[in-house]
Order: sequence, then structure tokens, then C-alpha cells
Amino acid sequence: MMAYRYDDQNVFARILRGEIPCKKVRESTHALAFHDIAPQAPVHVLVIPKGPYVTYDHFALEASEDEIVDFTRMVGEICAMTEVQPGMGGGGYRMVANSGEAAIQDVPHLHVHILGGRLLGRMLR
Ligand code: DGP
Repeated sequence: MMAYRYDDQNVFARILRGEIPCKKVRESTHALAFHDIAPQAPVHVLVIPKGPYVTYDHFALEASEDEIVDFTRMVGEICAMTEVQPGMGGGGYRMVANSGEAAIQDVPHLHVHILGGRLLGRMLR
């Protein structure tokens, strides 16, 4: 089993502790959604679990069922909000979770990017 080391000085840990501000979209018991500071699309929201998880696999393998349900629902709610945004390219959205070095994860606290509001184009083909 992989050993995960969490750095509690990362910027999202500091946002969760209220040490630096964010533009909050939604908050629940175990999750927080806020606008990305450098948006790549008209809608660019990040959803993070409140617990100290580095990557998606860390979260999915070690979080409690309550945390997983709460976080997953929040991601779904933001996706649904993004889907109905009027904008170029119609509905739809992209969700991405960069995890680890190969994906160039900048902030070592799990975050799902949800992008929409423009034609996003092809990514994996
Ligand atoms: P990633 O490369 O997947 O780890 O993406 C990190 C994202 O976090 C990047 O899109 C910019 C965003 N980000 C970094 N610092 C801050 C911050 O202080 N506030 C907010 N709202 N977003 C941040």
C-alpha cells in the first residue's frame, strides 16, 4: 500500500483554515468548491475534500464513505451547474484531477477542476 504524505502548508490547506481567501461557490460538511485563481475557461471551479488527501487514489482508498459521498455529490452539483451555463459550445463540461508528478500536480491537496462555458475541444484524442 502506498504511503501518502500530506503537506499541511499547501495553499488549499491554508484556504480551508481561512488563512487565505477564496471565492467560494459552495460548502458542505466534507467539501469546498471555489473559483480557480487562474481560470482556463469561463467556468473554472475547483472542488476539494476538507480532509488531508493528496491525490484521487489517496482519497478514494482512505476517506470514509461519508466523505466520499459528500465530495462526489459536490462535484456532481458543480458539474450540473456548469452544464446549464449558457455559453459558446453549448452544454457539457470537463472534469480533471491532476495527480502526482507525471500530471504536474501543482497543489498537493486533491482538487477536481470543472471547466465549461466554452467549446473545450478534444483532450485525449
Ligand atoms: P493543478 O496543476 O492541477 O495542481 O492545479 C492547481 C490549480 O490551483 C491551478 O489551476 C491554479 C489554482 N490555484 C493555485 N493557487 C490558488 C489559490 O491561492 N487560490 C485559488 N482559488 N486557486 C489557486
